[in-house]
Amino acid sequence: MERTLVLIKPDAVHMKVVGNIISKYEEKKLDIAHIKILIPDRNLLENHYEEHREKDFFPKLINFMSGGRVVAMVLEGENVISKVRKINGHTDPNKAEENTIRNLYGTSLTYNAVHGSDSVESANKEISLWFDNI
Ligand code: IDP
Ligand code: MG
Repeated sequence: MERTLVLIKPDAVHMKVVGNIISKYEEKKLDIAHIKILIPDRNLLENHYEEHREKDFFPKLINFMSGGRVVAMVLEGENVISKVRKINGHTDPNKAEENTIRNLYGTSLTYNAVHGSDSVESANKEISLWFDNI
């Protein structure tokens, strides 16, 4: 079964909408295979966001993501990678479709509430970064 890594980012945890966000995935019949809450260290985040290392927003992104608790989940289901990205919505909350998580809870391009892996390759890489031995 296809798997993806979902992160509920510190802005959404702080807003106390973790339950609402998890419901969005469960409504679409996706399964939670693993879940935990942690404050990620910078090394983990720099590996996770490796593809953006040279971007000007990278330092702000790492500061944001290491600044509070993050819920990390492995979701499972048919086509779960694309389903999660559709449920999450556009990276920019101002462009996110009605009723997507980023439309509901994102407040800026950086503070956009959730992460979902973008391919099978990144899902495998990200799951092994955030979870040991699964
Ligand atoms: P994605 O999360 O929709 O896959 P990516 O382009 O992979 O989007 O960017 C990773 C994360 O970096 C975004 O979710 C967002 O938090 C942040 N980000 C992306 N682009 C910008 C930007 O132009 N300015 C500030 N932050 C950004
Ligand atoms: Mg991405």
